[in-house]
Amino acid sequence: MNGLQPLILFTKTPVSESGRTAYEIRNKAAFAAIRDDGSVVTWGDPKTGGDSSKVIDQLDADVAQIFATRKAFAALKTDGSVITWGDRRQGGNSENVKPLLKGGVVNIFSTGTAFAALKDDKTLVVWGDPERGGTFGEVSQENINNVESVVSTFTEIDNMSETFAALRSDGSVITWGNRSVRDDSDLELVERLNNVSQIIANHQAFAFLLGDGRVKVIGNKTSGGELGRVSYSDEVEDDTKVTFDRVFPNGDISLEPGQELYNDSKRLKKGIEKIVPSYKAFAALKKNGSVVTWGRYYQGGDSRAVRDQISGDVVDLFSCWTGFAALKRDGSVVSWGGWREDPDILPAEVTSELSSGVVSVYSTGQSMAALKSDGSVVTWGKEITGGDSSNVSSQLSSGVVEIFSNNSAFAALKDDGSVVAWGAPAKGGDSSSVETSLQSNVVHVFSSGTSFAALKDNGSIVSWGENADRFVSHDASQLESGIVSVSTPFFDDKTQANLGNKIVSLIDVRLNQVNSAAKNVWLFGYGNPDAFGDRRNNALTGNDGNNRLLGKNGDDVLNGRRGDDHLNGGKGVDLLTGGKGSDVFRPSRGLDRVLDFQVGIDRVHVDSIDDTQFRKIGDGLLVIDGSRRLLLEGVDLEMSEVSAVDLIDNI
Ligand SMILES: [Ca+2]
Ligand SMILES: [Ca+2]
Ligand SMILES: [Ca+2]
Repeated sequence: MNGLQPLILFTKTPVSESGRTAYEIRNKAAFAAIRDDGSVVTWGDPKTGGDSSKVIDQLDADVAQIFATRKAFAALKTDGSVITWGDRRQGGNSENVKPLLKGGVVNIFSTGTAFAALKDDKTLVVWGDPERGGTFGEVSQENINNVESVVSTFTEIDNMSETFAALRSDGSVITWGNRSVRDDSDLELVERLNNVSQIIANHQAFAFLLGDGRVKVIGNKTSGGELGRVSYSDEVEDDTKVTFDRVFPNGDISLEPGQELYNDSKRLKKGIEKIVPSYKAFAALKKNGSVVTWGRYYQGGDSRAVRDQISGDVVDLFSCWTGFAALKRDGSVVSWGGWREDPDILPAEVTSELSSGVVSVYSTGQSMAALKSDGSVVTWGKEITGGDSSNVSSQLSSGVVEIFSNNSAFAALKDDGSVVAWGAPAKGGDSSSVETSLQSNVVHVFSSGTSFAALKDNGSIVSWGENADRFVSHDASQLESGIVSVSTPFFDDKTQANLGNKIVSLIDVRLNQVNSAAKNVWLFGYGNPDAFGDRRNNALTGNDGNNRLLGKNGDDVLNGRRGDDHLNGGKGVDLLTGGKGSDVFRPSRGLDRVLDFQVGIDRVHVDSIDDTQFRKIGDGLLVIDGSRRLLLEGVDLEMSEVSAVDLIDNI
């Protein structure tokens, strides 16, 4: 999609399950956006991070990326330091580890209530709820080394079982956090693990995919923590078990209370390629294209009703809290799962619409939406949270290019830059309050658990849903321009990245304040960021917006590209190219040359018109402003014309 192209720093992080990736949780009800000057704007529920007033001075520049727990945010700055705000117990307060967060942080992971920051020496710093991952508990800090990534269990609903699992570079694993997810036998298994290639978590269990295609699990035994076991029980708070009668659609099995009879562990012995979680179950895609499920029966753990349909030719798996969807080679989709009261997620009447042409599947907590190759959308699952799209069906019959979701609503981005929303009305399903703003020019849609924020190609944000118009520390007008990114788990949404000898950036760059040896800068994005060089010979390249480029010492090469740019070579012999737009050039020490000066459109900024002299040199015009000079190449004016030409800009 052409609209997304300038956001080149964003690489997708796969959705693990609605509301999170494997590595990070989405904020429940607030947004944090980064502006083109590297500052942060927050809004939404003030209790979950919408109010950043306590740290606002530390968020005024150089923010590279923002991470979330359910109720707090952590901003990673370009110098590797971290600033936190939001619910003090759930990650908003990092006072205990403040010295460790002053620099060297390269990535941040989260559970619902705690953060884990990965440092450049592959150690971790954790903070947040001390019982749920905010401290290492019984694990010794010395063992927290060689960490590659961190995955967490998470419960959006009961908020009880946050546990972290860190994958080390040698394929071993360390876990810490809520003990209820890890009994003693779990801890023994974890100690023996090696050759782990991927960690997958549902709300109460971990699955470890090994390099040889086997899988190991730990955690709540009725939630996927016992390999292959399909559980027909719910463990309730006093540890008694309640088992539910279940009559299967094909009528061949009826379970009485107390019975637990299904176990598919044999099929999980080898050949596992991918595992996805639902709320309390897992589904594994095997190399032979078949699917094996285990865990809580009603959340997709029991797939026997569709077993014949997922015994081969499955190419991808998707999930929501309540179930799974398998995409098959022929473009058809098979979906199963549900809630206890309503165990069939996929109504029969939808099945025929999913028989071909499906490209991808998206989900809210309890509903799914399939995007088809003809740009149409098919929805199923709990009606009120997006399963029912009949209100907008005419708008979803063609032209949809991508689907975004929060816990209870969907937002579809169409090829004309418009957005169509449906699902729980108060939580983003009703976008009528901002309807006119969503008719064009949207390039991306971000979400909190209960609202949406659409980024438009002029750098503005349109926000709707619960708390979407609450501003405590900032002002709504700050979302009218200059936004380059909104915090999201679903993209590696860094505003700056080092690519060899250059820094690519969506925000202002001050080379001497960036932790990198790179000496060149490329600006991207929809904002108007500035770039400042250093003592070296720098190449500074603007984006399509209005950029200020300052080379400082050294012989620099400045290129404004589109937009109305301001170029100043600084000391040294510099080469300046304004690009399209009405650009302003500043004379400086050393003979700088402007390669594309357009008389009547571009201008020269001088300190004093009275002191400025012009001299014709070759096919160019030399502007002398005291000790500063600038040669406008190709400007062939008679001296008598110079004063009459609108060259100078200093008023
Ligand atoms: Ca320089
Ligand atoms: Ca520009
Ligand atoms: Ca110069």
